[in-house]
Amino acid sequence: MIRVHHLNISRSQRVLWLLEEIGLDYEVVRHWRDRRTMRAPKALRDLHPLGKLPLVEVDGRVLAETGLIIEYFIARNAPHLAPAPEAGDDHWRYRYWMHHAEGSLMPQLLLKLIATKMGLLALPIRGMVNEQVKLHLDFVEKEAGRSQWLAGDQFSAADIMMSFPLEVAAQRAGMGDDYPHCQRLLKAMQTRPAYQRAWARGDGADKR
Ligand SMILES: N[C@@H](CCC(=O)N[C@@H](CS)C(=O)NCC(=O)O)C(=O)O
Repeated sequence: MIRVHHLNISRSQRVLWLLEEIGLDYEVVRHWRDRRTMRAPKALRDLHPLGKLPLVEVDGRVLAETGLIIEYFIARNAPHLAPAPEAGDDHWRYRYWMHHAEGSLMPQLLLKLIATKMGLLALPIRGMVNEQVKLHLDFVEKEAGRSQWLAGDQFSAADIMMSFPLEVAAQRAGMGDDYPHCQRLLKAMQTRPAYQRAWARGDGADKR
């Protein structure tokens, strides 16, 4: 059995979505953030030294890092969710977005969230942070306008990977109607039946 450790309001929603797209059976183990610190329970460090989610128990392994977890299931069960090397440009775009999500866009958005929380203390860096967020989002907007999905006209796991930063950008970093391609993409993601099933098993099932 695949066991997904899920944290409320977090990146782990993407793993549920991937497994729903593939149609695999899995168990959800729910964990909640501390309401004050927003940290995951420390006990998760027994499972992985960083104790950050998502974590997946599968085939006798504990997998960490959303990108790796997605690559694992693509290789094991769902090559159709990644454009093959023969797809040329789409293949490299796929790989690019797989890295960009956590390697470039999320750090900028996290900086913005922290700067917002710091209020006046962050005044000296606010301009720089906003300029970088805009630079990144303008780029995603331009790329999203090139095709139906981020790695071409076929839906791929790169769209799943990019869904979390785009949701954060829309909810907390001011990505509004001035980003029509990003908004269209987000809507296309969120209306997929597998996305909605994943939501119902993840944060949508949170009765706390
Ligand atoms: N790059 C990692 C980031 C993991 C991560 O930071 N997860 C957050 C949830 S979105 C977390 O566990 N936060 C709670 C904590 O740091 O205690 C991934 O994509 O899996």
